[in-house]
Amino acid sequence: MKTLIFATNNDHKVAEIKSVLNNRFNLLSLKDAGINIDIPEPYPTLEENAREKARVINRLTDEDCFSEDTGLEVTSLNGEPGVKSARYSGENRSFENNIDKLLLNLGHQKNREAQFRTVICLIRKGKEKLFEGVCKGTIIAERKGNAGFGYDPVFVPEGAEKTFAEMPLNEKNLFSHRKKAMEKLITFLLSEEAD
Ligand code: ITT
Repeated sequence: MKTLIFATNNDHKVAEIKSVLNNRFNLLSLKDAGINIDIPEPYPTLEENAREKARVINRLTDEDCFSEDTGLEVTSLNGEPGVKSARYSGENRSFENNIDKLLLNLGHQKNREAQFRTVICLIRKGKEKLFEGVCKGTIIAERKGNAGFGYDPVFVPEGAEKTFAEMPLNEKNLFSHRKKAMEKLITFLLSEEAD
């Protein structure tokens, strides 16, 4: 079975990706691979940051790997927090503080439209390839649910009546940006494997 390193320090992402892979590949998180570094995300786009994370780990290990960068893009906030989603609340960043800042900035805004966008960067045999997944939805005024992570308690995906944080993982996967991007990656890898 092919082994792939997933260049992330986010355990929630690892759990979600593993649920989609369903044992089709042997996934190693950075922790599994014994790598303990905070990978920089210095760029203004998800694409550039995803590339940077994959390149750092590929240089370090010389192994095939992939990374992902995800942002919550809110229409009435001109696409914010976007690429800054993880560090939206600054120095004292936490999922809690990030949601507080988001709800404060949205205030009583009528337009609550938003989307999660995931960009995966795969480095395989030295070549880079990007895969994107988008999930449209709305931001509600108060948190609901305890599952998931990040902005899940205030995000209701299009076609659902509850937040991501009110869904078990298999239900989040029916809508998820990350799952959509992963399916594209898996299709690509399986076609490459057939080569
Ligand atoms: P790595 O860079 O180590 O992969 P990270 O947590 O820093 O992990 P990102 O830079 O992609 O990941 O930050 C994205 C942030 O957006 C993340 O910290 C969450 O707050 C939020 N986020 C990402 N995916 C999400 C999801 O599926 N549901 C809710 N919030 C999410």
